[in-house]
Amino acid sequence: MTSLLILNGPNLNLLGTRQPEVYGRTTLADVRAICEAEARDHGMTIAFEQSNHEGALIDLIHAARGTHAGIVLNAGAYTHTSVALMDAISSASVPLVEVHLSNIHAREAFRHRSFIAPVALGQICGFGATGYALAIRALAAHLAHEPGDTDG
Ligand code: DHK
Repeated sequence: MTSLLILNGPNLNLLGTRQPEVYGRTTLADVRAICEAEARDHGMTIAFEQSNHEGALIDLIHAARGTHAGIVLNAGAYTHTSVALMDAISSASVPLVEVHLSNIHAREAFRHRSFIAPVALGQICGFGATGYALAIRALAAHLAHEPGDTDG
């Protein structure tokens, strides 16, 4: 069965209690359940991971090659800083959708820039946990139409 990696970066382990006015009350366990249900609807399985460490996220992206057909990535604050994550995504050549719970373009200027966006199929932000389900749906459609195409 097709497998997707759902990867969450720094501070997302605190979802539900962290700045609920920005990120909502949904916990990371809730996000996982949403992802599992959406993947099941598309006949896919998921691996769900979170790390506060840039290198650990890079290792998981490298390991996705040959293991997972696609990646949903919320890189948290590394989105705005990490050339290393961008390079890892380019190197792994696994189709990836970038997700953010909040609308990063409606927030501070430093959040408007994403190092992930240029190497992603697309970006979904501002819809809370629903964005993860939308990203899985987008990957399912991408894989159905262009299973060997990793650059959109
Ligand atoms: C999560 C974070 O931790 C922030 O650093 C990003 C993102 C936005 C989110 O909305 O999911 O700027």
